[in-house]
Amino acid sequence: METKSDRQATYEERYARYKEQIEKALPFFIGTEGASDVEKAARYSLMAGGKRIRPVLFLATADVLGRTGPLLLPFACGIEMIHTYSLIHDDLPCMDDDDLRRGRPTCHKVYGEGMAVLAGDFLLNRAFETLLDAIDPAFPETLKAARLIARAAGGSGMIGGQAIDLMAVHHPLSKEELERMHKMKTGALLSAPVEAAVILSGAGEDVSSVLSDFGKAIGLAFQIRDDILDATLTASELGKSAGKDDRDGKSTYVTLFGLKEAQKKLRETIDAATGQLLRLKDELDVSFLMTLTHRLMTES
Ligand code: GRG
Repeated sequence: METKSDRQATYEERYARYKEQIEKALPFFIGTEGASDVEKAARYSLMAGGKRIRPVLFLATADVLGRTGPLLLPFACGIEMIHTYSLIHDDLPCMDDDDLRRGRPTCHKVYGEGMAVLAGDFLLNRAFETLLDAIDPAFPETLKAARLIARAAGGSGMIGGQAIDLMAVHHPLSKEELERMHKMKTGALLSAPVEAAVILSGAGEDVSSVLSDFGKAIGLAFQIRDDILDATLTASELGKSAGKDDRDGKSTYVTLFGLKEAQKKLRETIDAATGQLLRLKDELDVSFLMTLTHRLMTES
């Protein structure tokens, strides 16, 4: 349950508090016992920082809905492990071929390609081990939430979107195809934390559908923003390579729509996300999610 001091905390304090919980819990769930190369490589990428926005979205949505308890952190950390595996694999030479991630050399640059493939596999398996351990037969919502996360990460979500992305190098996508790809590749794993928290909170149908639409909009906004940042920031500002989309002949919101139109689309998508939150503001404290959404427009 939220305490008075939680409600009075600034956005930054609350984000820092969620992040700290996640940073403390991740080493526990990834396991500290093994010192094999694959475990070191997995830990190198998992503990390299990152915004932790997916587990923060999960914990914040749970907070909004009054869900607390020990089952939250396994879900939050499982989601972050899946995300980190996807980054390790995405950075491989056979995929997006990147040298820099989270401000440091990518996993395969430090541990070699084979070990980076295995580190990603290790994190994905550990994520599902963590989610399975959190399933409580007396509380079927735990199974439902875990299944939702699995779907979001799989062929009709992130992996499916990545496959479309891979086929699209030097083959321009239409605007509709681009949107579909991003909803799957990036959007699915950003809306899943919101939707999983809603399931675990047992929220009613109305709240559930509003927050689900919020999650989908924030997922899309995140990708449009990523395309804009790739085109406008330097590598040191990004903590990863910049200008790669253009170099690789990739269709992005900037290459298909132009920078100005992409910025307009980001604004509209953020408005759609905040519009959903506004529908809940009389019954729930959505201020943290509201600020997080607005910051997508202004922060890199
Ligand atoms: C390899 C199966 C597989 C999937 C990869 C998500 C993804 C699919 C690739 C990442 C490509 C990319 C840069 C997409 C743009 C949006 C995005 C997911 C950015 C990285 O996420 P952040 O900004 O990163 O949350 P941090 O480091 O803060 O966690």
